[in-house]
Amino acid sequence: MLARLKFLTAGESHGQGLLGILDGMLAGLEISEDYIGVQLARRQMGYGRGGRMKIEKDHAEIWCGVRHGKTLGAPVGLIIRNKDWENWTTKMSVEPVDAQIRKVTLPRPGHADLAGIQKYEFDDIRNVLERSSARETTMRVGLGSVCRKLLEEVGIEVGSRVVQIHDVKDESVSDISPNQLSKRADASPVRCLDKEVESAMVKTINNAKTSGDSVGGIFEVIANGIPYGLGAHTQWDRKLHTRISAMLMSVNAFKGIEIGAGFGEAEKLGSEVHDEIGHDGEKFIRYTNNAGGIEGGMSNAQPIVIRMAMKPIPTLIKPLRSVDIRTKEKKDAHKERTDSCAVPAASIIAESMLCFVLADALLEKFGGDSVNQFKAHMDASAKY
Ligand code: EPS
Repeated sequence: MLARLKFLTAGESHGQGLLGILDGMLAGLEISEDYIGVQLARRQMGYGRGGRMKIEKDHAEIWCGVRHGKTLGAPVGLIIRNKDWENWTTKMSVEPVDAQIRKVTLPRPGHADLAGIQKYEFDDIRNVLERSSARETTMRVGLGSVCRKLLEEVGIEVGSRVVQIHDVKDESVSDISPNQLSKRADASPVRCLDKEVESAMVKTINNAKTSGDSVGGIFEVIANGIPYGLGAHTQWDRKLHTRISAMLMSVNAFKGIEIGAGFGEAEKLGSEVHDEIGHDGEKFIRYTNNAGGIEGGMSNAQPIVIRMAMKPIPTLIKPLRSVDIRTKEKKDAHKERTDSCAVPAASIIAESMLCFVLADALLEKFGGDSVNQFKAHMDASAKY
């Protein structure tokens, strides 16, 4: 789904840490561990997280691909060490161990457990859950912030806010820039804009937590400063919305995507949906943005607006019915430390995934090997 960039993550939730490689980034991009750290800290926030976020203080070490503060055009490698590793050295040892390690044998409905053990013929669900854990998303945010830095260089902002947790909705309309939006959202424990709704969201998370349950929600991700023509109408896999959907839907627990007015468009007339075109003497303008910034698979210089639905986290303190994979006895599902709500964190992960797609589509369209060349190409041909 990426045309010029490639990225890979590796690492188990309770292993030594996470590794990440971003290949295809330009040379000459200023980047620092502190810059990446800002986004990692945002992912760790949010009301409803469990005990793990109190243990970790995620920090990405830049391992390679950067010299004297600037990228070399070589693969950028990051390492994020798990602080929790010190509590798991035997259970997660790379070398064989003599100790008897209790196997996890009660698959959790909604998690990767059952399909994973069937697929790989494991007798211990830990072999699956360690990698299927959302811990992996830490590295996506790490690498995604390198892409965010490139976007910043050319005036593109990516931000987000939570609009729904469980059945509590924030219906406030916002037309502020993505950076301002994120600033306001980051000041709220649930990343929503409306203070009254915020209290109701906190309450619904508390209720879920007290009853050993979990809640999901919906958040909005916005990018502005986008030129015309990212993506292409000419082939299915070059369409910008194809690429955005694939990348965003790859995140743990994300179950639905809406672009612009999305599902709401289905019940409206064409004349109510499509964004009429005007001209202000200098450039084309649009009176509305129901298309969410994408028409015909290409960016149309309007803000890109996406909403994602996240399901409630499947690890439950009051577990659902399951079956022991060894004995086939009816039992309650496995309990593991968990979050009652991770929607605020998920919105930051979604921002990062959008950063990958937009940086990639910009590099595809404008090309170059260094930031200077890339900017010169944009200055020469980008239309807004
Ligand atoms: C997460 C780390 C995990 C979980 C959570 C997300 O750490 P631990 O398993 O040690 O508590 O808190 O992941 C899940 C709940 C899940 O089901 O995958 C993180 O770093 O975001």
